[in-house]
Amino acid sequence: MADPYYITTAIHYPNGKPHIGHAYETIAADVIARFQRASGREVRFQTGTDEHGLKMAQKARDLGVTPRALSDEMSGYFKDLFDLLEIGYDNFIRTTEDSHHAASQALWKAMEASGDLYLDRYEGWYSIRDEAYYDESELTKGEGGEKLSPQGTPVEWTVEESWFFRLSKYAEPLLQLYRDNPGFIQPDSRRNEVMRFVEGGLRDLSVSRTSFDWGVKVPGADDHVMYVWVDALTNYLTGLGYPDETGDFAKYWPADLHLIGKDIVRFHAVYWPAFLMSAGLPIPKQVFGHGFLLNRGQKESKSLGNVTDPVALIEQFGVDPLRYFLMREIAFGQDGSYSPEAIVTRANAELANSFGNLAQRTLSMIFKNLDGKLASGLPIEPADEALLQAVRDGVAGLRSSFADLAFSEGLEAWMRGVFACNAYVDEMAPWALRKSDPDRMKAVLNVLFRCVRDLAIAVRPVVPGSIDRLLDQMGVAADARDYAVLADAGWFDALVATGFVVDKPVGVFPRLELPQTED
Ligand code: ME8
Repeated sequence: MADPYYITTAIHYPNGKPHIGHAYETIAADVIARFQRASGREVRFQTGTDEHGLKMAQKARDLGVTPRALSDEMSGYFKDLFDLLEIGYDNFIRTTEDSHHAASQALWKAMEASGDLYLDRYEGWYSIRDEAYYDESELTKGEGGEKLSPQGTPVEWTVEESWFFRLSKYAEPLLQLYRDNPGFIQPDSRRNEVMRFVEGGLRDLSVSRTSFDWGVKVPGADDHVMYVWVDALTNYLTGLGYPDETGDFAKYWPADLHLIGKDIVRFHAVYWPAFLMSAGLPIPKQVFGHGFLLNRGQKESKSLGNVTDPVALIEQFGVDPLRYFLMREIAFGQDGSYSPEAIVTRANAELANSFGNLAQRTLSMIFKNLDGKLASGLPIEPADEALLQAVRDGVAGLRSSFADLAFSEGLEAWMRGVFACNAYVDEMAPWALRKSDPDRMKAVLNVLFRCVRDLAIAVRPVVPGSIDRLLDQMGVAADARDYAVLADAGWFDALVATGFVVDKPVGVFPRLELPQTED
């Protein structure tokens, strides 16, 4: 039986259309899911939309629609974007689903049964945008002297009756969890931040609201809705059928990875494990807080007028160049910048000119010079063996880095394999061998064909659509594209034995052009 692997993204607020940050996080999760599937794991990948809370209620009121209508419309845009990005999720959860209300209430009751919930009055600085209360000591000052949250959002003094969760009780167990599992919060910079925060002591958390009703009702207290983060975090359980703890839940929980942005690490690495401990449920294995994507070094915002629609980027550059760029350009875990120039430069240098050109040259030389025919049993020279080894190293480098979520490094290792192939082509000059030594030309092209297949399979989690179009042209069966086939030394002879013939190849990584500026 394959080892199960459960990965989730944050669930996105559908209070507007998706932005590039949503695309970035979901692409990264999709690459991980595809990588784990290719590595033989039985993967469940969940994403979705976080539809309750004051932020949604206020946005809907501003627009003069119901929160339900707003989330119905906007969650559709998220789904459409994820389809365009070729995101292979297994479940898209919407927190307005009945099953999610049931799961959230079940988790609530489990926390209540542990004696961790009590009714009290809450007063504090509340940020509607962050949906979070802050301590006076955490606040910063805006340009006009106004109080702001640590995220720079406005805060208001708020007083309400509220249920509280005994978070204070969990400070020590949480610190123990972090100490026992150094990989639980990654990267290390985030881990250190969280540890410092918890070491400072934890105050009980206000977990219900009475000032509005757009949320999951608190069991037995109908005038309260749950604080949106309680219900939002529960989504990871809902998608597995909780409170039914058999079936998918038994198979996939605890999650292997919650992939989220750095701004919501505290919710996932402090509140969430405390809720789970209280409910007696196992703790996820890892919370990874990725960095933020910046537009030419700046945060996108409506006031700066620099908000990019990810759909427009896909239309301009294609989905795979965008996926490749995001995974290659940015050290995963750190902030990174994007611009049309950077996307075009990276995609042209590495996908079009290096790997795409290698694949296209190899297939077209086989098509033209060998009538598309492959041959087995040709003599292998030391230079060929050295190239095959360089490709194996590149593939192994990609796989070990991807297992650690070091995508950029992994792709760099993969590029070393590609460069080795291109250097080999130049050195062997098969076009010249055509007259001088046709048998050697044949051997060289067959070696290159094998290298292209291995490199293609390795990078398939990042650029799946393009690689599938390439592998289709190489006669590689749709069910022979996972990493297990890389260990099968007999695949090439088996392909030759089928009588497969390379047809006139069609390039899969076209060169990109920068859009003309209109000035
Ligand atoms: O936080 N670059 O939803 P959200 C990279 N509903 N990632 C970014 C980003 C950027 N510029 N901007 C946002 C929420 N993100 C909650 C989550 S989970 C139980 C509830 C990331 O729509 C952000 O860090 O504001 C988060 O991981 C995700 O996008 C959704 O953000």
